[in-house]
Amino acid sequence: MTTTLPAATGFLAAASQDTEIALRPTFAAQGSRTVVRENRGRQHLHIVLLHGAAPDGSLARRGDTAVLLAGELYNQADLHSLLPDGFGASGDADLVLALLDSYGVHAFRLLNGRFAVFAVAGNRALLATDHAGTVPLYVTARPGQVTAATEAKSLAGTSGTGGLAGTRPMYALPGVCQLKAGVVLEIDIVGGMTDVHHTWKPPLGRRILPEADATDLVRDALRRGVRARTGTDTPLVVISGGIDSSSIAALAVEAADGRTIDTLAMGTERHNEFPEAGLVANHLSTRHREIVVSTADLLARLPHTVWAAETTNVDIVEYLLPLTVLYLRADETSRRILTGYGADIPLGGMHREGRLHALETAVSHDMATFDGLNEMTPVLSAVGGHWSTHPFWDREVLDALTSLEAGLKHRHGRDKWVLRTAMADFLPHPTVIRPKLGVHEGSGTTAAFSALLVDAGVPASHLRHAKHLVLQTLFRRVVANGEHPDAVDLADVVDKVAGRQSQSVS
Ligand code: AMP
Ligand code: PCX
Ligand code: MG
Repeated sequence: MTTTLPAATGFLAAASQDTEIALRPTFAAQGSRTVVRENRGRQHLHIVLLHGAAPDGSLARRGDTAVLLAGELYNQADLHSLLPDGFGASGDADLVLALLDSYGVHAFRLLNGRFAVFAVAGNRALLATDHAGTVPLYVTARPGQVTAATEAKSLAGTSGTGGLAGTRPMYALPGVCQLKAGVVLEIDIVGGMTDVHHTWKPPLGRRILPEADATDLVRDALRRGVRARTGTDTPLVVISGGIDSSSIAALAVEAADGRTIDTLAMGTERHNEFPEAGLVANHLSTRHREIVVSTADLLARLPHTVWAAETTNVDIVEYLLPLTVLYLRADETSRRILTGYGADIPLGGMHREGRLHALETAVSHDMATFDGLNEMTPVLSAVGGHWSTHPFWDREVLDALTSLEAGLKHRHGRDKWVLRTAMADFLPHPTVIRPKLGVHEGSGTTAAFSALLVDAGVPASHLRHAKHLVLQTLFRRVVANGEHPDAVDLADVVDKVAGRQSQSVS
């Protein structure tokens, strides 16, 4: 199958003055590796690119500027319209390089994409995340050298002064900082001085629109977001049968222009949403598959989830664990995967609460706190060799959804009213009105992780703390210490945490 995966899906890169930095690339993401080394006067550039097909489009150079981009842009046509007529079709890195010429660092304000960028312009290194930081980017820096990577584990052991503006420190990785979402960090490679530019913030204002205008706005934005992500090969949509993923599947069918698309649903022997997902697949005439995972196999991937997502947040790991298993069990060949993940954040879908002020409080809180959770990291699907993308977090879709006044999100007694109504003609009625069930609930993940700890002797009152301790231990081992997750004995980790917990109770 021809694939339309991005030119590069990850990288480890260093720019240094006078001495070349030895890199120790460690990636959870699968992919081929290409090493690029360049000496430019006293400056050394050393890059390890992670890629599926040809990596050419991910690295662009002109004069004393080089741009490295992992991921992809979704508004290329608009961006091309800003450039002189002669600028032909080329890779996303070329596009960013050309825009840097005209707009300087402000070029990053123009981009709608899922990317991390490392660029060198003269003595300056530029590091940039997309509007929502969906491709995590980590950095260590000290005078004379800047090292950046799309996986923090690749920076373990590199030395940096830490405390960089526009970043946050990483747990268990001294000196390693994670760039914030929607940020360009400029670092003087020689002197180490930094400058931060913000390229996006979640909208705080709210729009009041007639019902039909709001539903048209959401449908049109989401349609464009899905179309930009569909690619020329057969897309695969992971569906739970809920309104979010079903909407993406319906719009992917439309964008695929007569090609049959693939859908995939996952469940455990105890919990699944197969009937609901099957209803949607049948309605949309997709090539549909179900994957059944045992609860034991699900839990066994906890180390892999922490390894891929590089987070110790309990809620997030419970959302991502079933998806990790799904991605590991999806096709043998690399696929472009579309997911409905993220819709509930701007729409307040996780909050079963009708009062508008409470809904708005929840939306504002979630939009102010998503950064750094890594819930949309491409590494999660890349452990299975795939590229995932989240249309609900397209910059324009996210702006539209977030900024609608809460009464359009909860209306006529329905949660996510504006999305449900926008998609009513595309999906079976039971799907349109189906109540929300989170993936951690629908797959029984939260319950299974709790049972694992309770069975090991953790008192119910200490469950949450114990889960966090398990994740911290896993993080130290598979991220900070570079152990492979297959080598981690989860039962042993759980027993040690449970032992400490029961001691602290007695
Ligand atoms: P949720 O919003 O909780 O349903 O989950 C987030 C996203 O993960 C969904 O929009 C789907 O794309 C995907 N997903 C959730 N549950 C499943 C499942 N059982 N099988 C396949 N994909 C799923
Ligand atoms: N989700 C949500 C997102 C989880 C909430 N994240 C946050 N507040 N930063 C979604 O798909 O929108 C589920 C399972 O639902 C994950
Ligand atoms: Mg959802």
